[in-house]
Amino acid sequence: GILPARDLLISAAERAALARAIEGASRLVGATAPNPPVGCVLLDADGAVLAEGYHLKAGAPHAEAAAIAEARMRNVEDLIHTVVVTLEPCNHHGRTPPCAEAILKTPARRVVIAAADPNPSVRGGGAALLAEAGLDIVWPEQSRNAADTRLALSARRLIAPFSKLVLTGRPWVTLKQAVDEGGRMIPPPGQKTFTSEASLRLAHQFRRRADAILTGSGTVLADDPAFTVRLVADFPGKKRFLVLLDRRKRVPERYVEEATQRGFDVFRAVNLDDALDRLGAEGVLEVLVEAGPAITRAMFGAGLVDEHVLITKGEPDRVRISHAIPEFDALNGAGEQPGERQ
Ligand code: AOF
Ligand code: ZN
Repeated sequence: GILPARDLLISAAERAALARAIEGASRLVGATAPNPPVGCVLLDADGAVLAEGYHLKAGAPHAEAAAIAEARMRNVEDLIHTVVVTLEPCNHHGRTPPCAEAILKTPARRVVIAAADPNPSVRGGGAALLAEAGLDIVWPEQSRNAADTRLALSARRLIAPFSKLVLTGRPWVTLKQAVDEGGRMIPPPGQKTFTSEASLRLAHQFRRRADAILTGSGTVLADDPAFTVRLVADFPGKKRFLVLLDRRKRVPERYVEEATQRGFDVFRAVNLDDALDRLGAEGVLEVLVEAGPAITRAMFGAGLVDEHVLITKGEPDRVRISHAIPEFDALNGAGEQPGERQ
């Protein structure tokens, strides 16, 4: 669990470091599945930045390890005083050694942790290990400063898909829907219906971060959608799943072959539960639903949507993003969308 706060006074330098770590990690949303995006900034006793590190992908060093390695390379490891990290340092041996132990090998005295690790094999353990070793553990979530609690909320949003996956075995579901000004879904709902360049770009930003796309046979037959990431940079070599709700096998084999050539791992699912269970088992953090009215209605009806991106066509188009966890709606706006650059 969450430890009692020992020193809730977060310095301006620590706050800025946390904002930087969150910003850097948010650019990696979509790159790390099944792991969460994580950022870490190391400060000296005066609050100056010594090094930063990010978890680039599963199997690569964790953010803390990457930051410590950079500090070592720069010959400033001895100056490390504060570790600012977006996610609680791990204390388990996974694909990489435990970050809590790596931190204990440095002279760090203080660790600012923006979000607890929801992973049952870590939860609270990393922070406890560091606290037992005598380090001060600071949780911005418990701060009375609104800027700190907002950063903590951003950090929780950053790992929300990971939290959902480790706690439920299912990926975070983002459903994209375009409607006309009367609120009618425009059939077919594929990318070709967007008139505005800005909306199309937004759609591709959501594809970029998705580890899977879910669609129905109707959308495929009507639109022949490619589902590739264009207009924004993709993560090089990233593999995605393409799930077809196609019980009657209406999607031609040729389409499946072409999608495979575009880099998709294609499978047909019998229903939504089956689709989400299988994606979760594959370690998919985020699935983007780009489908027609029937699947959209079914997903809402079954309470399966975590994030709803509603694009209302007009001059200009309007975009509304809402979450099943309403707290996250407060983050909508400039800061929330992962940047398209890497
Ligand atoms: C951290 N820093 O940057 C990340 C963490 O298989 P592994 O060794 O990569 O461990 C993955 C688990 O580690 C993951 O499920 C999550 O609990 C934690 N992720 N922890 O301290 C990081 N990516
Ligand atoms: Zn770690």
